[in-house]
Amino acid sequence: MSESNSAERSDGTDGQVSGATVVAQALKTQNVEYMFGIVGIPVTEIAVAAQQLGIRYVGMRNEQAACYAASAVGYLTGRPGVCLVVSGPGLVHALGGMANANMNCWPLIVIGGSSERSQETMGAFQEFPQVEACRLYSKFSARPSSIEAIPTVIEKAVRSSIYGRPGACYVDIPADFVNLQVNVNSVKYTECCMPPPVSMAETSAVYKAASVLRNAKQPLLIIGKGAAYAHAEEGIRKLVERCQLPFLPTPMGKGVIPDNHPNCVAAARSRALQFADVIVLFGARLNWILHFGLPPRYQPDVKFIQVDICAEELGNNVRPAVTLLGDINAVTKQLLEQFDKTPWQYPLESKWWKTLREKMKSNEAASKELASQKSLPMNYYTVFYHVQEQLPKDCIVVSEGANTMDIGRTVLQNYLPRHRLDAGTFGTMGVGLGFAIAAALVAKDRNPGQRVICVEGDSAFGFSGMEVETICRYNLPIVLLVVNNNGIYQGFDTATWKDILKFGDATAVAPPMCLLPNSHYEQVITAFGGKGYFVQTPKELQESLRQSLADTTKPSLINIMIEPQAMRKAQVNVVAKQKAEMHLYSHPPKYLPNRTPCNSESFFEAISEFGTFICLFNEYLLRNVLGMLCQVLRIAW
Ligand SMILES: Cc1ncc(C[n+]2csc(CCOP(=O)(O)OP(=O)(O)O)c2C)c(N)n1
Ligand SMILES: [Mg+2]
Repeated sequence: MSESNSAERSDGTDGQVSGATVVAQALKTQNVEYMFGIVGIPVTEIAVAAQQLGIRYVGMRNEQAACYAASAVGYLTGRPGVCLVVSGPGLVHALGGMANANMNCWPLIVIGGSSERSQETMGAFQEFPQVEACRLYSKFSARPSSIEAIPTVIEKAVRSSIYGRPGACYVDIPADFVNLQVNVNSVKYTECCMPPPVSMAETSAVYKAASVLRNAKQPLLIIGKGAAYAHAEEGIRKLVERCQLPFLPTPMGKGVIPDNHPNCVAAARSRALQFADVIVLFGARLNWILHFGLPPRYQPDVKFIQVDICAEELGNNVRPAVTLLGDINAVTKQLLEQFDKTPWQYPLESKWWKTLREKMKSNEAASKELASQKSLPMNYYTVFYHVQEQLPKDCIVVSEGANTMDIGRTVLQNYLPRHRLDAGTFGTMGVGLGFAIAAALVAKDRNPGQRVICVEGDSAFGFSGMEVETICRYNLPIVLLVVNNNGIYQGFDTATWKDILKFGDATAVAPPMCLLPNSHYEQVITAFGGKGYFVQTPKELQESLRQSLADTTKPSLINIMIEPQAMRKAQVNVVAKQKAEMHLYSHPPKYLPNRTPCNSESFFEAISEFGTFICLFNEYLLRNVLGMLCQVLRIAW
C-alpha cells in the first residue's frame, strides 16, 4: 500500500508529534469531515487536534446521540462520520449507536480513549475491555500497537466501514498514546482509501432475473435504504418507468423515487405484498420490516429476486428465485441493459394495477376522512396533513416514535433520495435528534437553505431531548415537532391521570405507557434561545409551522397536543385480526376481566410493519387499563 510522509502535514514542534495529532491527521487523510462526541480524559486533545486540522467537531450531550449523528453522516455522505468518546462509560454509551449503525448497514467510525496500558487490569480510571466490547457491534475493532501504527489502523477502519456491506468500526486509543510525542518522521500516513470497488452480478443471473420479471403476472419492486445508499435512484426510476412496474419503498427507501410517482403503491402496501407473484428487492432485507418474506403476508410461491451487496443476505428466510450479488446501482444498470435489448412493459391496464389502484384510492380516502375531522384534540392524520401542506419539497424528514412515525410515514412525502431518517432496522428510539443534527450540518454545508423537519413522538423525544441545547448552540436549521399524546403509543388526558393517581402511588397504579399529561416540551427549546410553540388546534399548528419555516435565524420546537387515545386508521385485515385474536386469547393480560372477545375491527388492523404489533398492543393496553381500573374501583368500592 502506498504511503505518504507526513513531515509537512503534521503540526509537530521540534520534530515531534503527539498521538492526538496523529489520530486527527490520520482521520483527515481519510477525508473524514465530521466528528461528534463528548470530551474528557483522555480524548480532549484529539478533538482539539481534529478541529485544528479542519475536521468539524460537534460537542453533544450524550455519546449515544453523538454516535447516531456520526452514523447518519455516513449514510448521507457515503463517508463515515466519527464518534469520539472517553473511556469506560463514554464508550458504553456509544455502543447503542454502533449497534444501530451496524443494523442499518451505515458506515461509522468510533474512536474511544481508553485507560493507560501500564494500568491495565489494575482497576484504572474508567477501565473497560473496550476492543472486546465493540466486537459484537462492529465489523472491525482494534487497538493500534503503537502511535506509528495509528494511521494504518484508521485507514483499515475507514475502508472496512464502507467496503462490502457498510457498518461500524472501532479504534481504541490508550490514554498514554494521546500526549506521547514521537518523531514526526517516524509516522507515515496511509493514503486515503479508494472508493469501494463496484461489483456486478453474474450475467446469467441478470438474464434469468429479467426473464422471471417478464413472466410475472403481479410484479412488485421493493426499494430499500441500500438502494438509497448506493445512489441507484436514476437506474431504478428508469426501470420502473420503462417496464411500468409498481414499486414500494421501505421506510428509508422513501424518496429514491418520489412518493408521488404514479407507480408508487405505498398506499396499498399490504395488498401489494400479499398478492405479488414476483418481487424484486433492491437493497431491502427480508427482515421484520418486510415480514420475513413469508406467508401469510406473502403468497407461498412468490418468486423473490434479491439484489444486494452482501452475499450472506441472499437466501435469508426464503429461497430466492434469483440472486443478484453486487452494487445495487451497477446491477440495476445491468437489468436495464436487458430491457434495452429486448424491451418489455408490464401492461398498465392489467388486473393487478387495477386492484392496486382501487386499494390505494380507498386507503387514501380513509386517511383523508380522518384528517378532515374537526374534533379537538386533533388526531395524528389531521396533524400530518397540515404538516405535509407546508413541508418544503427538499427538506430532510427525520422521524421516530411508534404511531407518530408509522402514521407520519404514510402522510409525509419524500421526493428525494436519502431525505428520510428514522428508527430504522433496529427500531431504535432516541435516534431522532442526533440524526437531525447530522442532517442539518450536512445540509448547511452542501445545500444552504435546506431545512430538517424532525417529527418526534413525545416518548421518543425524551430519549435525547437535551440535544436541543446542541441544536441551539450550533444554530442548526431544524424544526422539531413533538406529537404529544401524553404517552408511549397512547396516554391519558389530565383529568384521567389525576383520577388514576387517587388510587395510589404512580409507580403502583399508573399504566406503564403513561407520560405526564400536557407536558410543555416547547419550553425545553426556549431555555436555550430557540423558539417554542404550544399548539392545540389546526389553526395554531398552521401558524406555528408557517412562522418556524419562515424564521431562518433560529431553530424551533412545536409541541402539538393530540388526542391521547388517538390511533391509526382502521382497515380490514383478516390476517392481522386472526393473529391478534390467537395471541390475545392464548396470552390473556393479567388485569383482563372476563369478557367476550372484542369484535371491534379497529383493534386488529395493520397497514405497516408496526401494524400488527401496535394493534396487539392497543388491545392489550385497553384491556389492562380497563381491567386495572375495574380492579381499583372494586377495591375502592
Ligand atoms: C431504545 C428503545 N427503547 C424502547 C423502545 C420501545 N418503544 C417503541 S416505540 C416507543 C415510543 C413510542 O411513543 P412515542 O414516541 O410517544 O410515539 P407515539 O406512538 O405515542 O406516537 C418506545 C418506548 C424502543 N423501540 N427503543
Ligand atoms: Mg406518544
